[in-house]
Amino acid sequence: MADYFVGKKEYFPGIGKIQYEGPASDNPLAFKFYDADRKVGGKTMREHLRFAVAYWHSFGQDGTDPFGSATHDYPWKTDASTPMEAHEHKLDAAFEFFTKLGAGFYCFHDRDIAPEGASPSESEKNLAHMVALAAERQKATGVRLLWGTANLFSHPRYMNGAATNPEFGVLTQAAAQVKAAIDATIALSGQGYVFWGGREGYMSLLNTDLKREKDHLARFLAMSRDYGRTHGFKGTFYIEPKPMEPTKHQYDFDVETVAGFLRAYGLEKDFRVNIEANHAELAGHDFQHELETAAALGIFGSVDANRGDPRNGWDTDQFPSSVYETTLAMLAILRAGGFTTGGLNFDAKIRRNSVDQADLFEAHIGGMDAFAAGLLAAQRIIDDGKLAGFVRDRYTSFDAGEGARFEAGGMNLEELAALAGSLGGSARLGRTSGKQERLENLITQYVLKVK
Ligand code: XUL
Ligand code: CO
Repeated sequence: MADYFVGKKEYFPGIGKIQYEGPASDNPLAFKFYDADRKVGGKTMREHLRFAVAYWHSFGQDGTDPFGSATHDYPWKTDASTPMEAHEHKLDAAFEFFTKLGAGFYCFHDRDIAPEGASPSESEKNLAHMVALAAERQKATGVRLLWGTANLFSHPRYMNGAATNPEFGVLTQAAAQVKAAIDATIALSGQGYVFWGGREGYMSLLNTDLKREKDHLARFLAMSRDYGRTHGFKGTFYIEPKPMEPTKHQYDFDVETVAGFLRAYGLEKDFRVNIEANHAELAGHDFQHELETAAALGIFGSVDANRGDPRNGWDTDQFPSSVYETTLAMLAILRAGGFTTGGLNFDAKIRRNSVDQADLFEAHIGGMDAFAAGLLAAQRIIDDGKLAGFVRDRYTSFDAGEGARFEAGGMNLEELAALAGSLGGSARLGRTSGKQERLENLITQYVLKVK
């Protein structure tokens, strides 16, 4: 088998297989930290990180923004004579990119890989045609589908929502898309299926029956779950939280909100969360907060790896670059037990003025290196045990005696209050340092020790 896949035409000529060259390398097209076969805590970096390329950003977004037209040249678009042919070429370009980069996974929306037809059945036929081609390329290269999803937000019919649309007819269209997208995911042995409710929210409460819309969303999710499970989908269903954009308010606001929604509708056993760093920021949270919240609630699943710009405040979808951030993220992920069906999907796009073909490679290389370095630092933190030991020691008063009885639920408020005299006497009670600065310094040390 060739080192990488090339279809009828090479779409990234002059760029070969990206190699690991180590931290001292000054080759922009080489990994400095991501050494796929290197073992970290018993697993290879490849197994830990499970990198995926996002089809929509990498082969679909052409640099268009509200102020200007496309800046990115997509040869796979311009050398085709029909929309379907353009998608076939795009698929070749995508597999060439995945294999040259050495990413083991990819993710797509139905409309990223196949053009919408004039009717739901024509759309389904288009998708099935492209799925068959993708299956061949997966088999030839070993690249796998991390998750599939349906685009229920771009078409004008979804301007008032998909599953939460006030017009029932729109829900039928959304159902046709989700059914076909789940079929596609099953056919490609996808490890997950994502629901990101882009327009499942409201622009104004003045025109919205919030309770009814949430009921509809829950019913739609339950139907989708039932369809997937009875048709052989063995992977994980994920909900991807985001607080806003494009809607003013999105119902899947953040991890805690999604968890509450799932419990309220009895869906908590069937869905996990796909946590996106930039969405966490938009919700006013740290990425680490969302990861740890999901782990604590037992619904951690997968990650959309990107970042925002702290000065901008919208979903800029930039590639991750801060090793401090990736260290804290990998620490949370490792402590949650690591990925099973999930992975790190780069839901990130190169900037409008990044117009060289190499930019797409360099962006992914940087993101993969940032997470590889973060993994090394996080494993060092775990092996060293200082941080976990410090946290454990903070709670030792609950490990035995009355504290343990409280935790076990064997105490009422009067009994707890009665202990105030014997346990509450010291003037220093509760005034033990949290040592935040020391711990922050410790993290800096771990990050700088990476090699
Ligand atoms: C949008 C977003 C989506 C989902 C998949 O902010 O993150 O691309 O990841 O629909
Ligand atoms: Co995303």
